[in-house]
Amino acid sequence: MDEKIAELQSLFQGELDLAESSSDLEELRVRYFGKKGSIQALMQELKSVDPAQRPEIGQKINLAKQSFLSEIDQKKNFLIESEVASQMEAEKLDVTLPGKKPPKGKAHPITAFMDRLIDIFNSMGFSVALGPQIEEEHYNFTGLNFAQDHPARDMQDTFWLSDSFLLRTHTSNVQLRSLQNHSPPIRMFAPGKVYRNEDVSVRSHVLFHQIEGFYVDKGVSLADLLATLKLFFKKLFGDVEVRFRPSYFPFVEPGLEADVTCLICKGSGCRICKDTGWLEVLGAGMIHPEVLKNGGIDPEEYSGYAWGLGVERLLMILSKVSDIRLFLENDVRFLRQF
Ligand code: FA5
Repeated sequence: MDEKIAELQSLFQGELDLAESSSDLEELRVRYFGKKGSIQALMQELKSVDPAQRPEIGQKINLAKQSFLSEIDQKKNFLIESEVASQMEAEKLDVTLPGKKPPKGKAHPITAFMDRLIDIFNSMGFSVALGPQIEEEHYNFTGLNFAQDHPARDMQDTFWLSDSFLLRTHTSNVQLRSLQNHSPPIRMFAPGKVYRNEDVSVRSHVLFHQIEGFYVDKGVSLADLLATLKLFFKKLFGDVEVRFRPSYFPFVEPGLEADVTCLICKGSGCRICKDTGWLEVLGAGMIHPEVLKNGGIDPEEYSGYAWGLGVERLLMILSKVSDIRLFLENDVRFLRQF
């Protein structure tokens, strides 16, 4: 038996030296200490040893067993340490390498342009007014002098939410709300989103932005309106040709529209300006006496003007964008150009 134990010890040493990973070691442990392992086989043989020698041999087997287990443990610790060390070496980070710069975000072109327009109107003495996009029918139509069955209601195709609520079709709702909430002199502008249930084309969308402007005081005249709009166009474009032509809106009298030379085709005609060389950018006029009354203001004492401009149309002309849909598609190749 002594020989067998010595043989097993040298066999174990050889196999232990060959083990290269913690899984090799586990296999080794099972080979020696499993139910059919070499130690178990020795224990079986112990039964046939002379009973007088059995305690001594049994102790030797136990000692071998303990030394095997402790050697397996030692090697296991050593292997785990070196496995961790090589993993750390492989995953080492060089913190001195230059970082990757994430692309810088910026405001959407419409937001940035709105900010520019807001600065211009602030510089002209107007202050910001805000109003709801989900609006009562009254502030979008009836209070603005659209008669119940007047065909003018069809001028702006509407997204109705219920019998009495809608998505505002223009920013003129804020005009009426502001007249109700302030006393003259009132000099304000209302930027924001508006919604129209109409066909989308290169120059028209169902969602776009307007800026409403209005001034109410004693003695405000059409000449004041024209001078204000001309100053605005000069501040925005520098030199640009603008033409005013009479138009109809139920909430102004008289009413007019302003066209700017189409800078996309330089006035020679294109699909954006429908081959006219001009692009309509705003509606305006003297606030109708009925609207002043609905706003709680005496039309005998006060008069006022108002305009509503299309933000996308102005930016299209300035930046030579030939399709309004690009502003809503948010393709970064387009957005990066601003
Ligand atoms: C109005 O919305 C009036 N509320 C403007 C107004 C205010 C008149 C105060 C008088 C006094 P209109 O529907 O024409 O008017 O729209 C005004 C501007 O919005 C147009 O000149 C145009 O520049 C822009 N616009 C109108 N419809 C669209 C559309 N579908 N897509 C993009 N821009 C549009």
